[in-house]
Amino acid sequence: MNLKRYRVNNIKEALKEIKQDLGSDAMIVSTRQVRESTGAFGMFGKTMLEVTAAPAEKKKESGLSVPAAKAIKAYSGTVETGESALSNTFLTPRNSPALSLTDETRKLMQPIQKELQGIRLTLGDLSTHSAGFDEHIMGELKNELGEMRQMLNIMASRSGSLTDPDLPENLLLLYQQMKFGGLEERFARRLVLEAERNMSAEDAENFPYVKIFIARMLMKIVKITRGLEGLKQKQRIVALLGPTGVGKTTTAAKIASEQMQKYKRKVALISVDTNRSSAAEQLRSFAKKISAPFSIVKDKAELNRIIVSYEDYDSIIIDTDGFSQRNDTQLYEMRELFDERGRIHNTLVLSATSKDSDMIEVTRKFGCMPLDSIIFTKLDESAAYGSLFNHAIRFKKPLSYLTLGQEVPTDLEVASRERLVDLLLNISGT
Ligand SMILES: Nc1nc2c(ncn2[C@@H]2O[C@H](COP(=O)(O)OP(=O)(O)O)[C@@H](O)[C@H]2O)c(=O)[nH]1
Ligand SMILES: [Mg+2]
Repeated sequence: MNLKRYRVNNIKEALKEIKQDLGSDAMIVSTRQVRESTGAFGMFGKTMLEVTAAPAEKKKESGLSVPAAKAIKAYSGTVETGESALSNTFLTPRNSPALSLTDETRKLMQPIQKELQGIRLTLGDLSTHSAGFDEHIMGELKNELGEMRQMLNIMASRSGSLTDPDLPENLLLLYQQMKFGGLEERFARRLVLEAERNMSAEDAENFPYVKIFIARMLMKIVKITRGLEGLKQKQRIVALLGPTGVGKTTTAAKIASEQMQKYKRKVALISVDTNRSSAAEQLRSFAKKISAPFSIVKDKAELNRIIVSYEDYDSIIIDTDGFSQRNDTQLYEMRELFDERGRIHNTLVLSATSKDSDMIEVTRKFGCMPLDSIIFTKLDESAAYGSLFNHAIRFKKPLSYLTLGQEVPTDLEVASRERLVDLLLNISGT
Protein backbone atom coordinates (compact mmCIF):
# COMPACT_ATOMS: atom_id res chain seq x y z
CA MET A 1 0.00 0.00 0.00
CA ASN A 2 1.12 3.53 -0.79
CA LEU A 3 1.50 5.13 2.61
CA LYS A 4 2.50 8.77 3.07
CA ARG A 5 3.65 10.34 6.29
CA TYR A 6 3.08 13.97 7.27
CA ARG A 7 4.64 15.94 10.12
CA VAL A 8 2.44 18.86 10.94
CA ASN A 9 1.56 21.28 13.72
CA ASN A 10 -2.08 20.37 13.91
CA ILE A 11 -4.82 18.29 12.39
CA LYS A 12 -6.05 21.05 10.11
CA GLU A 13 -2.66 21.27 8.45
CA ALA A 14 -2.56 17.49 8.01
CA LEU A 15 -5.99 17.32 6.43
CA LYS A 16 -5.13 20.12 4.02
CA GLU A 17 -1.93 18.46 2.87
CA ILE A 18 -3.49 15.03 2.61
CA LYS A 19 -6.40 16.30 0.57
CA GLN A 20 -4.02 18.09 -1.78
CA ASP A 21 -1.75 15.07 -2.18
CA LEU A 22 -4.07 12.10 -2.09
CA GLY A 23 -7.50 13.52 -2.69
CA SER A 24 -10.42 13.83 -0.32
CA ASP A 25 -11.12 10.10 -0.25
CA ALA A 26 -7.78 9.38 1.42
CA MET A 27 -7.81 7.32 4.60
CA ILE A 28 -5.98 8.11 7.85
CA VAL A 29 -3.96 5.05 8.83
CA SER A 30 -2.40 6.22 12.07
CA THR A 31 -1.71 9.28 14.15
CA ARG A 32 0.92 9.90 16.80
CA GLN A 33 2.74 12.70 18.50
CA VAL A 34 6.46 13.04 17.89
CA ARG A 35 9.10 15.37 19.29
CA GLU A 36 11.17 17.19 16.71
CA SER A 37 14.83 16.95 17.67
CA THR A 38 15.74 20.51 16.79
CA GLY A 39 17.48 23.09 18.98
CA ALA A 40 20.57 22.70 21.13
CA PHE A 41 21.02 18.99 22.02
CA GLY A 42 17.51 18.44 20.74
CA MET A 43 16.25 20.05 23.92
CA PHE A 44 13.80 22.52 22.56
CA GLY A 45 12.16 20.35 19.95
CA LYS A 46 8.47 20.99 19.76
CA THR A 47 5.81 18.34 19.69
CA MET A 48 4.51 17.63 16.24
CA LEU A 49 1.75 15.47 14.98
CA GLU A 50 2.67 12.64 12.62
CA VAL A 51 -0.17 11.46 10.43
CA THR A 52 0.10 8.52 8.06
CA ALA A 53 -2.40 8.39 5.21
CA ALA A 54 -3.17 6.13 2.28
CA PRO A 55 -4.90 6.96 -0.99
CA ALA A 56 -8.44 5.61 -1.39
CA GLU A 57 -8.65 2.06 -2.69
CA LYS A 58 -8.98 1.98 -6.45
CA LYS A 59 -11.64 -0.71 -6.53
CA LYS A 60 -14.17 1.60 -4.98
CA GLU A 61 -13.86 3.85 -8.00
CA SER A 62 -14.14 1.21 -10.67
CA GLY A 63 -17.85 0.59 -10.16
CA LEU A 64 -19.02 3.31 -12.50
CA SER A 65 -17.26 1.79 -15.47
CA VAL A 66 -18.70 -1.69 -14.92
CA PRO A 67 -20.95 -2.52 -17.86
CA ALA A 68 -24.59 -2.70 -16.90
CA ALA A 69 -24.91 -6.41 -17.59
CA LYS A 70 -22.02 -7.19 -15.27
CA ALA A 71 -23.32 -4.80 -12.67
CA ILE A 72 -26.53 -6.74 -12.53
CA LYS A 73 -24.74 -10.08 -12.17
CA ALA A 74 -22.92 -8.58 -9.22
CA TYR A 75 -26.19 -8.40 -7.35
CA SER A 76 -26.38 -12.13 -6.95
CA GLY A 77 -29.19 -12.74 -9.31
CA THR A 78 -31.75 -10.51 -7.66
CA VAL A 79 -32.40 -8.81 -10.95
CA GLU A 80 -32.06 -11.84 -13.16
CA THR A 81 -34.68 -13.89 -11.42
CA GLY A 82 -37.57 -11.84 -12.71
CA GLU A 83 -40.12 -11.09 -10.06
CA SER A 84 -37.82 -11.43 -7.10
CA ALA A 85 -35.80 -8.65 -8.65
CA LEU A 86 -38.67 -6.38 -7.88
CA SER A 87 -38.99 -7.39 -4.28
CA ASN A 88 -38.25 -4.97 -1.50
CA THR A 89 -34.77 -6.35 -0.93
CA PHE A 90 -33.78 -4.86 -4.22
CA LEU A 91 -33.20 -1.48 -2.70
CA THR A 92 -31.24 -2.85 0.20
CA PRO A 93 -27.79 -3.90 -0.92
CA ARG A 94 -26.50 -7.07 0.72
CA ASN A 95 -23.87 -5.42 2.88
CA SER A 96 -26.35 -2.74 3.93
CA PRO A 97 -24.22 0.31 3.30
CA ALA A 98 -27.22 2.32 4.43
CA LEU A 99 -25.95 1.65 7.94
CA SER A 100 -22.77 3.47 7.22
CA LEU A 101 -24.09 6.66 5.75
CA THR A 102 -23.37 10.11 7.00
CA ASP A 103 -26.33 12.40 7.30
CA GLU A 104 -25.11 14.40 4.35
CA THR A 105 -24.79 11.35 2.11
CA ARG A 106 -28.17 10.16 3.27
CA LYS A 107 -29.69 13.46 2.23
CA LEU A 108 -28.00 13.27 -1.13
CA MET A 109 -29.21 9.76 -1.69
CA GLN A 110 -32.83 10.26 -0.70
CA PRO A 111 -34.08 11.61 -4.05
CA ILE A 112 -32.22 8.86 -5.92
CA GLN A 113 -33.67 6.22 -3.65
CA LYS A 114 -37.16 7.65 -4.16
CA GLU A 115 -36.68 7.57 -7.89
CA LEU A 116 -35.48 3.98 -7.72
CA GLN A 117 -38.46 3.05 -5.63
CA GLY A 118 -40.75 4.62 -8.26
CA ILE A 119 -39.13 2.74 -11.10
CA ARG A 120 -39.27 -0.45 -9.08
CA LEU A 121 -43.00 -0.08 -8.51
CA THR A 122 -43.66 0.72 -12.18
CA LEU A 123 -41.64 -2.28 -13.24
CA GLY A 124 -43.52 -4.43 -10.78
CA ASP A 125 -46.81 -3.20 -12.21
CA LEU A 126 -45.70 -3.78 -15.76
CA SER A 127 -44.46 -7.30 -15.14
CA THR A 128 -47.65 -8.42 -13.39
CA HIS A 129 -50.21 -6.70 -15.63
CA SER A 130 -48.78 -7.00 -19.11
CA ALA A 131 -47.85 -10.59 -19.77
CA GLY A 132 -46.51 -9.93 -23.25
CA PHE A 133 -44.44 -6.90 -22.29
CA ASP A 134 -41.40 -6.53 -24.46
CA GLU A 135 -38.65 -8.60 -22.84
CA HIS A 136 -36.02 -6.40 -24.37
CA ILE A 137 -37.36 -3.20 -22.83
CA MET A 138 -37.76 -4.91 -19.48
CA GLY A 139 -34.16 -6.02 -19.72
CA GLU A 140 -32.97 -2.51 -20.47
CA LEU A 141 -34.91 -1.04 -17.59
CA LYS A 142 -33.48 -3.60 -15.23
CA ASN A 143 -30.01 -2.80 -16.46
CA GLU A 144 -30.57 0.82 -15.69
CA LEU A 145 -31.78 -0.02 -12.24
CA GLY A 146 -28.66 -2.10 -11.73
CA GLU A 147 -26.47 0.82 -12.67
CA MET A 148 -28.30 3.21 -10.40
CA ARG A 149 -27.89 0.82 -7.54
CA GLN A 150 -24.21 0.55 -8.27
CA MET A 151 -23.97 4.34 -8.00
CA LEU A 152 -25.82 4.31 -4.70
CA ASN A 153 -23.33 1.76 -3.41
CA ILE A 154 -20.41 3.88 -4.44
CA MET A 155 -21.87 6.91 -2.72
CA ALA A 156 -22.42 4.83 0.38
CA SER A 157 -18.87 3.50 0.37
CA ARG A 158 -17.54 7.03 0.10
CA SER A 159 -19.28 8.24 3.18
CA GLY A 160 -16.88 8.80 6.07
CA SER A 161 -14.16 10.18 3.86
CA LEU A 162 -12.21 13.24 4.91
CA THR A 163 -15.05 15.40 3.67
CA ASP A 164 -17.36 14.06 6.37
CA PRO A 165 -18.68 17.27 7.91
CA ASP A 166 -20.34 15.92 11.01
CA LEU A 167 -17.41 15.53 13.38
CA PRO A 168 -14.74 17.68 14.97
CA GLU A 169 -11.49 16.90 13.16
CA ASN A 170 -9.76 15.04 16.00
CA LEU A 171 -12.65 12.65 16.29
CA LEU A 172 -12.85 12.25 12.56
CA LEU A 173 -9.19 11.32 12.48
CA LEU A 174 -9.56 8.64 15.15
CA TYR A 175 -12.71 7.39 13.47
CA GLN A 176 -10.72 6.88 10.29
CA GLN A 177 -7.86 5.22 12.13
CA MET A 178 -10.18 2.76 13.86
CA LYS A 179 -11.96 1.99 10.62
CA PHE A 180 -8.66 1.39 8.90
CA GLY A 181 -7.72 -0.95 11.73
CA GLY A 182 -10.75 -3.07 10.87
CA LEU A 183 -13.27 -1.76 13.39
CA GLU A 184 -16.67 -2.00 11.81
CA GLU A 185 -17.84 1.34 10.45
CA ARG A 186 -20.99 1.54 12.52
CA PHE A 187 -19.11 0.71 15.74
CA ALA A 188 -16.46 3.35 15.00
CA ARG A 189 -19.21 5.85 14.22
CA ARG A 190 -21.12 5.07 17.38
CA LEU A 191 -17.97 5.51 19.46
CA VAL A 192 -16.98 8.89 18.07
CA LEU A 193 -20.51 10.26 18.20
CA GLU A 194 -20.83 9.15 21.80
CA ALA A 195 -17.44 10.70 22.59
CA GLU A 196 -18.48 13.94 20.95
CA ARG A 197 -21.60 14.11 23.08
CA ASN A 198 -19.55 13.64 26.23
CA MET A 199 -16.78 16.17 25.77
CA SER A 200 -16.66 19.94 25.56
CA ALA A 201 -15.90 21.60 22.23
CA GLU A 202 -12.69 22.84 23.81
CA ASP A 203 -11.54 19.36 24.83
CA ALA A 204 -12.39 18.08 21.36
CA GLU A 205 -9.66 20.41 20.06
CA ASN A 206 -7.04 18.63 22.15
CA PHE A 207 -5.87 15.59 20.22
CA PRO A 208 -4.17 13.63 23.05
CA TYR A 209 -7.24 14.20 25.21
CA VAL A 210 -9.58 12.90 22.51
CA LYS A 211 -7.38 9.88 21.85
CA ILE A 212 -7.27 8.88 25.51
CA PHE A 213 -11.02 9.49 25.78
CA ILE A 214 -11.69 7.06 22.93
CA ALA A 215 -9.16 4.60 24.38
CA ARG A 216 -11.06 4.59 27.68
CA MET A 217 -14.33 3.93 25.87
CA LEU A 218 -12.75 1.03 23.99
CA MET A 219 -11.38 -0.38 27.25
CA LYS A 220 -14.89 -0.50 28.65
CA ILE A 221 -16.06 -2.60 25.71
CA VAL A 222 -13.59 -5.44 26.24
CA LYS A 223 -14.01 -7.94 29.05
CA ILE A 224 -11.11 -10.06 30.22
CA THR A 225 -10.57 -13.09 32.47
CA ARG A 226 -6.88 -12.45 33.34
CA GLY A 227 -5.96 -15.73 31.71
CA LEU A 228 -6.77 -18.65 33.99
CA GLU A 229 -6.33 -16.45 37.08
CA GLY A 230 -9.88 -15.19 36.96
CA LEU A 231 -11.30 -18.70 37.31
CA LYS A 232 -13.16 -19.26 40.57
CA GLN A 233 -12.44 -22.95 41.06
CA LYS A 234 -9.36 -24.04 42.91
CA GLN A 235 -8.63 -26.67 40.32
CA ARG A 236 -8.40 -24.95 36.93
CA ILE A 237 -9.78 -27.05 34.11
CA VAL A 238 -9.74 -25.44 30.68
CA ALA A 239 -10.83 -26.85 27.31
CA LEU A 240 -9.68 -25.35 24.01
CA LEU A 241 -12.36 -25.55 21.34
CA GLY A 242 -12.44 -24.34 17.77
CA PRO A 243 -11.91 -25.16 14.11
CA THR A 244 -8.78 -26.84 12.75
CA GLY A 245 -5.56 -24.97 12.30
CA VAL A 246 -6.32 -21.98 14.50
CA GLY A 247 -3.62 -22.92 17.02
CA LYS A 248 -5.46 -24.88 19.73
CA THR A 249 -2.74 -27.48 20.35
CA THR A 250 0.07 -24.92 20.28
CA THR A 251 -1.86 -22.70 22.68
CA ALA A 252 -2.66 -25.63 24.99
CA ALA A 253 1.08 -26.28 25.24
CA LYS A 254 1.78 -22.60 25.92
CA ILE A 255 -0.84 -22.44 28.68
CA ALA A 256 0.50 -25.65 30.24
CA SER A 257 3.97 -24.10 30.34
CA GLU A 258 2.63 -20.85 31.79
CA GLN A 259 0.88 -22.73 34.58
CA MET A 260 3.97 -24.79 35.37
CA GLN A 261 6.71 -22.22 35.02
CA LYS A 262 5.06 -19.01 36.15
CA TYR A 263 2.68 -20.34 38.78
CA LYS A 264 4.54 -23.54 39.73
CA ARG A 265 1.36 -25.54 39.40
CA LYS A 266 1.02 -29.28 38.81
CA VAL A 267 -0.32 -29.66 35.28
CA ALA A 268 -2.01 -32.58 33.49
CA LEU A 269 -2.90 -32.70 29.79
CA ILE A 270 -5.80 -34.32 27.98
CA SER A 271 -6.50 -34.66 24.27
CA VAL A 272 -10.06 -35.21 23.13
CA ASP A 273 -9.92 -37.21 19.94
CA THR A 274 -13.40 -37.84 18.59
CA ASN A 275 -11.97 -38.11 15.07
CA ARG A 276 -9.64 -40.97 15.88
CA SER A 277 -7.01 -38.92 14.16
CA SER A 278 -3.34 -38.77 14.99
CA ALA A 279 -3.60 -35.12 16.01
CA ALA A 280 -3.25 -36.04 19.68
CA GLU A 281 0.32 -37.24 19.15
CA GLN A 282 1.53 -33.65 18.97
CA LEU A 283 0.40 -32.97 22.52
CA ARG A 284 1.58 -36.38 23.74
CA SER A 285 5.17 -35.59 22.79
CA PHE A 286 4.89 -32.15 24.37
CA ALA A 287 3.56 -33.69 27.61
CA LYS A 288 6.54 -36.03 27.63
CA LYS A 289 8.89 -33.10 27.20
CA ILE A 290 7.49 -31.26 30.22
CA SER A 291 6.98 -34.52 32.17
CA ALA A 292 3.25 -33.99 32.59
CA PRO A 293 0.72 -36.84 32.61
CA PHE A 294 -1.25 -37.14 29.39
CA SER A 295 -4.38 -39.04 28.29
CA ILE A 296 -6.43 -39.35 25.15
CA VAL A 297 -10.21 -39.56 25.60
CA LYS A 298 -12.96 -40.29 23.09
CA ASP A 299 -16.18 -39.68 24.98
CA LYS A 300 -17.71 -38.06 28.03
CA ALA A 301 -17.42 -41.12 30.28
CA GLU A 302 -13.70 -41.35 29.59
CA LEU A 303 -13.25 -37.62 30.06
CA ASN A 304 -15.00 -37.71 33.44
CA ARG A 305 -12.96 -40.68 34.56
CA ILE A 306 -9.66 -39.06 33.60
CA ILE A 307 -10.55 -35.74 35.22
CA VAL A 308 -11.29 -37.59 38.47
CA SER A 309 -7.97 -39.40 38.21
CA TYR A 310 -6.22 -36.02 37.93
CA GLU A 311 -7.80 -34.61 41.06
CA ASP A 312 -4.40 -33.90 42.58
CA TYR A 313 -3.41 -31.64 39.73
CA ASP A 314 -3.81 -27.85 39.95
CA SER A 315 -4.45 -27.26 36.27
CA ILE A 316 -5.86 -29.57 33.62
CA ILE A 317 -5.53 -28.41 30.03
CA ILE A 318 -7.82 -30.13 27.53
CA ASP A 319 -7.01 -29.91 23.83
CA THR A 320 -9.65 -30.96 21.32
CA ASP A 321 -9.42 -32.13 17.75
CA GLY A 322 -10.59 -29.38 15.47
CA PHE A 323 -13.29 -29.66 12.88
CA SER A 324 -15.19 -27.36 10.61
CA GLN A 325 -17.95 -25.33 12.22
CA ARG A 326 -20.16 -26.68 9.43
CA ASN A 327 -19.73 -30.27 10.58
CA ASP A 328 -22.86 -30.58 12.68
CA THR A 329 -22.25 -34.21 13.67
CA GLN A 330 -18.90 -33.40 15.22
CA LEU A 331 -20.23 -30.27 16.86
CA TYR A 332 -22.91 -32.39 18.45
CA GLU A 333 -20.36 -34.93 19.70
CA MET A 334 -18.24 -32.17 21.16
CA ARG A 335 -21.24 -30.60 22.82
CA GLU A 336 -21.94 -33.85 24.64
CA LEU A 337 -18.54 -33.47 26.29
CA PHE A 338 -18.60 -29.78 27.10
CA ASP A 339 -22.21 -28.77 27.62
CA GLU A 340 -22.01 -28.48 31.41
CA ARG A 341 -21.69 -25.00 32.80
CA GLY A 342 -19.11 -24.18 35.41
CA ARG A 343 -16.94 -27.25 35.85
CA ILE A 344 -14.75 -26.83 32.79
CA HIS A 345 -13.79 -23.41 31.46
CA ASN A 346 -14.57 -23.64 27.74
CA THR A 347 -12.50 -21.30 25.65
CA LEU A 348 -13.05 -20.77 21.96
CA VAL A 349 -9.86 -20.35 19.96
CA LEU A 350 -10.07 -17.99 16.98
CA SER A 351 -7.38 -16.91 14.60
CA ALA A 352 -7.03 -13.13 14.28
CA THR A 353 -6.23 -13.72 10.61
CA SER A 354 -9.77 -14.94 9.87
CA LYS A 355 -12.38 -12.79 8.22
CA ASP A 356 -14.97 -11.24 10.54
CA SER A 357 -17.74 -13.17 8.81
CA ASP A 358 -15.94 -16.48 9.51
CA MET A 359 -15.37 -15.57 13.15
CA ILE A 360 -19.06 -14.81 13.49
CA GLU A 361 -20.05 -18.14 11.98
CA VAL A 362 -17.57 -20.10 14.11
CA THR A 363 -18.67 -18.35 17.32
CA ARG A 364 -22.35 -18.90 16.57
CA LYS A 365 -21.84 -22.58 15.80
CA PHE A 366 -19.52 -23.33 18.71
CA GLY A 367 -21.91 -21.27 20.82
CA CYS A 368 -24.02 -24.44 21.08
CA MET A 369 -21.67 -25.10 24.01
CA PRO A 370 -21.26 -22.64 26.87
CA LEU A 371 -18.29 -20.46 25.89
CA ASP A 372 -16.52 -18.89 28.86
CA SER A 373 -13.81 -17.00 27.02
CA ILE A 374 -12.12 -16.36 23.71
CA ILE A 375 -8.45 -16.76 22.76
CA PHE A 376 -7.22 -14.86 19.73
CA THR A 377 -4.21 -16.47 18.06
CA LYS A 378 -1.83 -15.35 15.31
CA LEU A 379 -1.90 -11.67 16.20
CA ASP A 380 1.61 -11.56 14.78
CA GLU A 381 0.18 -12.30 11.35
CA SER A 382 -2.66 -9.81 11.45
CA ALA A 383 -2.98 -6.04 11.51
CA ALA A 384 -6.76 -5.92 11.57
CA TYR A 385 -7.06 -5.60 15.34
CA GLY A 386 -10.46 -3.99 14.90
CA SER A 387 -11.84 -7.51 14.36
CA LEU A 388 -11.14 -8.31 18.01
CA PHE A 389 -13.29 -5.38 19.07
CA ASN A 390 -16.00 -6.18 16.54
CA HIS A 391 -16.15 -9.63 18.09
CA ALA A 392 -16.12 -8.31 21.65
CA ILE A 393 -18.97 -5.92 20.85
CA ARG A 394 -21.04 -8.57 19.06
CA PHE A 395 -20.66 -11.48 21.44
CA LYS A 396 -19.68 -9.82 24.73
CA LYS A 397 -17.38 -12.73 25.57
CA PRO A 398 -14.35 -12.09 27.74
CA LEU A 399 -10.88 -12.63 26.31
CA SER A 400 -8.47 -14.90 28.16
CA TYR A 401 -5.28 -15.03 26.10
CA LEU A 402 -3.66 -13.64 22.97
CA THR A 403 -0.95 -15.49 21.07
CA LEU A 404 1.63 -13.75 18.97
CA GLY A 405 3.75 -16.41 17.34
CA GLN A 406 4.53 -20.10 17.00
CA GLU A 407 7.07 -20.36 19.80
CA VAL A 408 6.10 -22.39 22.86
CA PRO A 409 5.96 -21.13 25.56
CA THR A 410 7.00 -17.54 24.87
CA ASP A 411 4.42 -16.30 22.36
CA LEU A 412 1.51 -16.19 24.80
CA GLU A 413 0.05 -13.16 26.54
CA VAL A 414 -2.69 -12.86 29.09
CA ALA A 415 -5.26 -10.67 27.33
CA SER A 416 -5.38 -7.18 28.77
CA ARG A 417 -7.57 -4.24 27.83
CA GLU A 418 -4.63 -1.89 27.62
CA ARG A 419 -2.85 -4.14 25.15
CA LEU A 420 -5.89 -4.51 22.92
CA VAL A 421 -6.59 -0.80 22.81
CA ASP A 422 -2.93 -0.12 22.16
CA LEU A 423 -2.99 -2.47 19.19
CA LEU A 424 -5.84 -0.51 17.65
CA LEU A 425 -4.90 3.07 18.57
CA ASN A 426 -1.13 2.81 19.03
CA ILE A 427 -1.17 4.65 22.33
CA SER A 428 2.29 3.57 23.42
CA GLY A 429 3.77 4.98 20.21
CA THR A 430 2.24 8.38 20.95
N1 LIG B 1 2.09 -17.12 13.40
C1 LIG B 1 1.49 -17.85 14.33
N2 LIG B 1 1.28 -19.15 14.13
C2 LIG B 1 0.67 -19.86 15.08
C3 LIG B 1 0.24 -19.28 16.30
N3 LIG B 1 -0.35 -20.25 17.04
C4 LIG B 1 -0.27 -21.38 16.30
N4 LIG B 1 0.34 -21.16 15.13
C5 LIG B 1 0.64 -22.12 14.04
O1 LIG B 1 -0.58 -22.51 13.45
C6 LIG B 1 -0.48 -23.85 12.95
C7 LIG B 1 -1.61 -24.70 13.51
O2 LIG B 1 -1.44 -24.81 14.91
P1 LIG B 1 -2.10 -25.97 15.77
O3 LIG B 1 -1.79 -25.67 17.20
O4 LIG B 1 -1.70 -27.33 15.27
O5 LIG B 1 -3.64 -25.71 15.44
P2 LIG B 1 -4.90 -26.61 15.83
O6 LIG B 1 -5.27 -27.39 14.61
O7 LIG B 1 -5.97 -25.64 16.19
O8 LIG B 1 -4.51 -27.47 16.98
C8 LIG B 1 0.91 -24.34 13.39
O9 LIG B 1 1.79 -24.19 12.32
C9 LIG B 1 1.26 -23.39 14.53
O10 LIG B 1 2.66 -23.26 14.68
C10 LIG B 1 0.47 -17.86 16.50
O11 LIG B 1 0.12 -17.25 17.51
N5 LIG B 1 1.10 -17.21 15.48
MG1 LIG C 1 -4.55 -29.55 17.20
